[in-house]
Amino acid sequence: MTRAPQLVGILNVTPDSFSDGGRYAGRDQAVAAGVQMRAEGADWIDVGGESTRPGAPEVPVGQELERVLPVVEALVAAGVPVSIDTRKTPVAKAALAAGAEVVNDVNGLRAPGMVDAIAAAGAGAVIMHMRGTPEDMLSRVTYDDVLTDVRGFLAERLAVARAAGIARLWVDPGIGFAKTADQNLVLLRRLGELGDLGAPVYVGASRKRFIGAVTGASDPADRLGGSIGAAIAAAQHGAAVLRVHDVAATRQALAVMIAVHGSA
Ligand code: HH2
Repeated sequence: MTRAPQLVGILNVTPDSFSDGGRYAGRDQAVAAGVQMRAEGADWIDVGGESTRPGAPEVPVGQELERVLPVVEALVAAGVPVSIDTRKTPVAKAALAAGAEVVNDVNGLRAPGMVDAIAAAGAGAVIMHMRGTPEDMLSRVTYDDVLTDVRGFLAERLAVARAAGIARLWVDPGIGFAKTADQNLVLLRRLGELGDLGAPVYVGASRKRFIGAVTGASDPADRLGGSIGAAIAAAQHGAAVLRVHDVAATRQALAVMIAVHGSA
């Protein structure tokens, strides 16, 4: 029996994110987009102030804070559950103090002080697998076995987070982060093998490059159909949470998938 995954709506307050970069010129537009995704069925809104697309440069802490904090504060005030997408401890701390409930860290909680900051706030965390940094990760795609490598990393980081006392944890194979298109497909196909880590699996495949490689859709904005396909595949392989740009369409596709699975 397949369960409907929870949905996280992507809200990038950046000029350069690969799909929605530059879309929200001001705080009010970003907040309205978050409220809209929540109304469409998102369980959380994931607010990010630094693009992590391949080749993206690091953003200074002050600038990332200026981008995300007003949006986090306004969404929290509007009653919207928020996660903060950051690999920087000061940004995580400030967002948690402003009411964010979860830290979504593409760097697997490896920054100094990150694990303790999340534990002290009583917050949850998403642990994602990545190699290197967004700037150099495309050159770090040689694995003995990609699933085994990713699972080993997640197990190690999960143990550290649990030992520090973080109670709510998710693991994420990091689709597109130091992976080739084929490796992303392998990770989705073998997602079920992450189940024995004992933490729910979180997947971010929405509009990513491998969908372009499979379908020929070179513009991320043209990858809705492929993103829905990836969401359904991930759900059928046990994903508990999906991070998506297109909340309403994904919700609709999942409802049909669940209706079919439940009607046998
Ligand atoms: N992907 C992106 C960013 N954050 N977090 C998790 N847990 N999993 C992911 O797969 C993931 C993530 C990259 O996508 P996006 O935020 O849409 O673009 P950009 O990094 O260019 O801002």
